[in-house]
Amino acid sequence: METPHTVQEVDVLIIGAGFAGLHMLHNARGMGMSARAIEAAADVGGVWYWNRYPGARCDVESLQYSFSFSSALEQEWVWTEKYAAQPEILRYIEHVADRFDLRRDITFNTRVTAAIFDEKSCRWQVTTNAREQISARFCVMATGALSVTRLPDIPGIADFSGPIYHTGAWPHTPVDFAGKRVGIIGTGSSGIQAITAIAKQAKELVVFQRTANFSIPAWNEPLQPAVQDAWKKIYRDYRLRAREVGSLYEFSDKGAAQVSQEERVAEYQRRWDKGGVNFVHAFNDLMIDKSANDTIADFVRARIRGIVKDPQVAESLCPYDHPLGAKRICVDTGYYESFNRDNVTLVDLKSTPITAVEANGVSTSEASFELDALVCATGYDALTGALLNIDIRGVGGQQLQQKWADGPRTYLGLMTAGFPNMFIVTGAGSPSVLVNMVVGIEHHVEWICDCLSHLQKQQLASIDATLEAEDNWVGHVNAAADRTLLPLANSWFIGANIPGKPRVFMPYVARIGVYRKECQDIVDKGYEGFTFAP
Ligand code: FAD
Ligand code: N01
Repeated sequence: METPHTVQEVDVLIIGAGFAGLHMLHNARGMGMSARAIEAAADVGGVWYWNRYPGARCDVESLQYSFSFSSALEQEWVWTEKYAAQPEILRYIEHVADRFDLRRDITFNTRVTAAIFDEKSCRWQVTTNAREQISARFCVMATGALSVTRLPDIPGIADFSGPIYHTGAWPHTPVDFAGKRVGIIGTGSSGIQAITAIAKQAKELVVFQRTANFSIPAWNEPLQPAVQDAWKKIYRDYRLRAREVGSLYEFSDKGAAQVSQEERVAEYQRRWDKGGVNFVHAFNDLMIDKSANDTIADFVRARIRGIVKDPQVAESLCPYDHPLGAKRICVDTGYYESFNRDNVTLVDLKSTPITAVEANGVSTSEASFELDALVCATGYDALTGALLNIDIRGVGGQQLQQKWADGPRTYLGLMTAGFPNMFIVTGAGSPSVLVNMVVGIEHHVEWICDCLSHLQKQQLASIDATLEAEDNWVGHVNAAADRTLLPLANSWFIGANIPGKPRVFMPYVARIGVYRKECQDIVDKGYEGFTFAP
């Protein structure tokens, strides 16, 4: 092994410079600790740096999908759309980096390859692909739940002669689809956004759909200054509420069967007309009772049939294989309408699978499609991928890859036993991807910083989770998922999108407020389930 060029010592080493890494860096500095972040990308932004595909935007309203830690920041930033598009979100994150002067402690274009815990010094020895070594007391993994892209392993794909794009690694120079025949594989949130946008640019768009998905209209629109001003007047109140519920939806206290069929449909229609994820909160049992879920799924299937003119195409677009919301719900701006365009063709891979990718296109069991470019909206090795890409070794040289061979194991999603002083932001075992992620990130960063401050005050060298507490937490997370319909879908929540990945429901199905209280109770009981070294 070559010796590293340089060795630097810091209190806190942060991996990643998306929302999570930037917030952690800002707070660690605020505590007077020396901190540094390492980021594989050339600049800040995380997901919003990488996902430059046409149509990329958030599906939590911009006013809520933003940091709450600085009142000045939230007052000065002006959002232009109800759901901001990627360039605007990236500008916001860049503004955060500038405003708090964060870039000076971030090393870009550099990937962390290994993090080894040295028991003698009680420090993490972190190595990068630039052969730099950093010795850190604390390691914060802000590596992202959706940062490791996955290309489909379709035979022959490497032979395709045109460009192949992944939505999560989109080029920085404009991609011009005008006059081009484009194929797109994948109809998750990314595919649904990209299809809607590319359909308006390309000469032909062929959509290769393996599994139909539920999508709700966003009814995105310019954010009126009056709406924004009113919101900003009572931002604190909204933010406090968001700390309990994640996003400020209209939560119902009624079950779907408690109202008549007419009232139920009227409620679904009212929420459909308002748009967004609020739709899935129409009744309080939609995610726990299959017959309740069937009523909302039927409603959406009826809407699809109403929008899409060709009945056969409409039927192919109707999802039947999973309860609505068991895969992450998609939010769109004219997705189903795209299939009424003459230049868009839907290929249902369930009935006509891809048989080959050749230099000039894609063949299915029924037809051949000549294509100039291929877009893969095929998703991510979610939640665990970025961590397991790093050679992480804890006490006794235990490898994280080994420890998590049958699925991730964490305590509160924040730490994993045997890896002292290593914290994970929005990891498996926390509500993570199931809530407004900026709210989740802020909670984690605050919890970690409170913990660091506790260690400082008590003059403790390290914190670690106990195996017993971790086992109980994993059981608690599994039980929470099993009370819902979520494990019924072959989703990336459960690792189903990666062949060979252990089938374990990874995020913790709980309201952020419930989880927040659980985390706080543990702190109040003297960090129950954690051990400390003096
Ligand atoms: P990321 O933004 O993923 O940042 C992690 C960073 O770590 C990346 O830049 C990566 O390059 C870096 N990194 C990883 N491994 C290494 C390594 N070994 N060495 C160096 N650097 C490394 N969530 C919502 O709540 N609402 C939304 O509307 C929403 N929209 C989304 C839209 C898209 C297209 C996608 C993909 C996700 C969306 N999400 C949304 C989820 C999103 O993941 C979070 O909202 C949030 O941006 C995550 O921030 P993060 O900092 O935790 O991770
Ligand atoms: O990825 P996905 P994504 N052959 O895994 C298909 C967030 N996000 O990037 O379902 C054919 O959901 C796969 O098919 P199937 C959000 O959290 C948010 O779209 O496995 N098809 C599926 O259709 C989201 O959930 C926004 O049968 C193949 C698709 O590819 C998460 O990121 C926008 C295939 C992958 O869907 C991930 O979304 C974008 C193959 N070999 C992303 N392999 C917002 O709007 C895969 N597929 C906020």
